[in-house]
Amino acid sequence: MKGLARLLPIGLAVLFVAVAASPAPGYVPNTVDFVDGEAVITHWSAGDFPIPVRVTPGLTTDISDGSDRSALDSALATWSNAAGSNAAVFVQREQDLEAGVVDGLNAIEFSNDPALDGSQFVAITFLLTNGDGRILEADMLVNDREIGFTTSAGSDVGLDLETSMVREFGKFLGLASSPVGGFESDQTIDETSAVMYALPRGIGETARALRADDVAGMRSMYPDEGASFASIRGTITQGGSPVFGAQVVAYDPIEGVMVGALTLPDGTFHIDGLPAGRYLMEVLPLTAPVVPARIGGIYSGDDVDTNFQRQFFEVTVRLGAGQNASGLNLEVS
Ligand SMILES: [Ca+2]
Ligand SMILES: [Ca+2]
Repeated sequence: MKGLARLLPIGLAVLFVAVAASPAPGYVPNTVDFVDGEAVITHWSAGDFPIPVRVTPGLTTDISDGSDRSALDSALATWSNAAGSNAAVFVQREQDLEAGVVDGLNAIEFSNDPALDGSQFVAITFLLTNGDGRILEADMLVNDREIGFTTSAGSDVGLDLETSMVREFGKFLGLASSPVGGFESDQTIDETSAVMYALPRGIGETARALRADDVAGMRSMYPDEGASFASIRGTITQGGSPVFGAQVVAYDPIEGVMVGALTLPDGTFHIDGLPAGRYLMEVLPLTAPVVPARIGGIYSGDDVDTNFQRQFFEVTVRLGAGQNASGLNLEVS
């Protein structure tokens, strides 16, 4: 917790609070700022993969049978194996390092520091970037002090470590929280919700495998050379004016693929990394439970447009592999 140079915290995964809501759409690259009017996206360079990390020896003090290390390795393999993306992360070795210290090493620190008493976050990822948004170093502080972890799926006495690690490594790789998700009537998070869904899974809930929205995020940011995926691009307007921060979702009901994106200030959206399919389009405002502040980056301000109705469009976009639909302009009211 102490250190000389500190890295910028980009994600604070607070404990899940259930709120009734319907599923909402998109993966969101972790936009950090505007430079010359362009949104700069936080990203690793393709040559950085596979990215080595060093993790606290023995990981969490909650688990002593070694299954915590297996859970971490499995979480990293989940991202590394995302089809169509070359992103990859691996544990180089176990080593005592402090998260948030600029030392050229990517540290995953499981901390039992008393300074964490009373804190509610599960993990915080710190990213050091240059002016182009390229990630130079990433550290993760895992709150072992206040959070009880388990590796038994469905256990009601702790958070599933693998689920927590999969989600936090999405942030490590440059993704922000996604609005694609929602709740079942019993207020557990719907199974189809993105791993990166803005409201993290709670005790007894697991999400160890990536959903279509998460995979599309990796394909969009770190495409495999030669991979051929489809994309849908266009503009959302209201009364002829661009809508900023609208959630646009492409949904293939046959394949069960749901991938979304948020519009930029000029109303444009890019939904990339799609598999071939027939997509229906939906546009909805960034409102509770996934309010703009939960997404962060350029969407954290009060200039996001939320004053319009959720709308389905009778537009079916048929795409083969490698096909792109552009100029899809949808007007909301
Ligand atoms: Ca470091
Ligand atoms: Ca603990």
